[in-house]
Amino acid sequence: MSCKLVVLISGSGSNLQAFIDAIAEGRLPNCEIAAVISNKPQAFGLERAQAAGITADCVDHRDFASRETFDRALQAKIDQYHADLVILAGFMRILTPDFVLHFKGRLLNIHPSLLPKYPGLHTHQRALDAGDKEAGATVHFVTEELDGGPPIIHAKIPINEGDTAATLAHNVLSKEHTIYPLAARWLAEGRLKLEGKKAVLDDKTLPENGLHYQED
Ligand code: NHR
Ligand code: GAR
Repeated sequence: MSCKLVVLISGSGSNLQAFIDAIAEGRLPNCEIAAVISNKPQAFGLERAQAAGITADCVDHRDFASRETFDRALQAKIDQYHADLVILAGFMRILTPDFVLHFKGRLLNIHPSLLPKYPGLHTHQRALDAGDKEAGATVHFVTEELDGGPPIIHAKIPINEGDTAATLAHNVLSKEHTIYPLAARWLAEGRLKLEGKKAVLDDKTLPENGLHYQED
């Protein structure tokens, strides 16, 4: 039985591409992307979806008077595709509690920081301003609390002299492309669960910051 993913994007969609590639290479067994939905009609990720033969759709937040009405329309659209998992991949709209509750335990995000550091926006500049020695990305379950749901896995990169927000973003993205399909695979396989406020993999509660991804 196939696990249907719906991927939500707002921009370039390089994480979406990582999912497309992972499926093509057999690293996400029994998964298919049922649709890609953007809140921005111009998002380049919609073109990536089309190029891969995947349904590309848009729910433009500017067509709605409130977050609640936008989220209701988005939820209905996702349900139309019978999504088992919903993947936020550079999706830039904060979601309402009703939406999050509806997809509870099957809604993942990747955030470009080592959570719980720097929830919200402009993470790389904030890491630089703080004089941090490392940056990274974290895959987490989405809960009502913005970037506050339990972490599943993170990967780190060193911050070197001369790094800018742009160089960090570039280096962190390549880690994102590895860890995000991995976490989605565990969820699709039924090995990963949200239990209360904890992420549980193979019946073991994951560490506060999630697993540490180590390349070998
Ligand atoms: N929604 C909930 N309820 N919980 C989370 O953890 C969420 C979420 C929605 C998106 C992604 C998140 C990130 O990884 C995410 C996590 C957007 C903003 C934001 O401030 C912040 C964090 C994230 C996504 N968005 C502005 C807003 O008013 C709009 C910014 C823009 O359009 O450029 O929604 O970083
Ligand atoms: C990624 O770095 C992702 O972690 C971040 O945006 C980038 C999207 O890249 N997400 C957020 O900042 C969510 N607020 P992509 O469109 O190429 O996947």
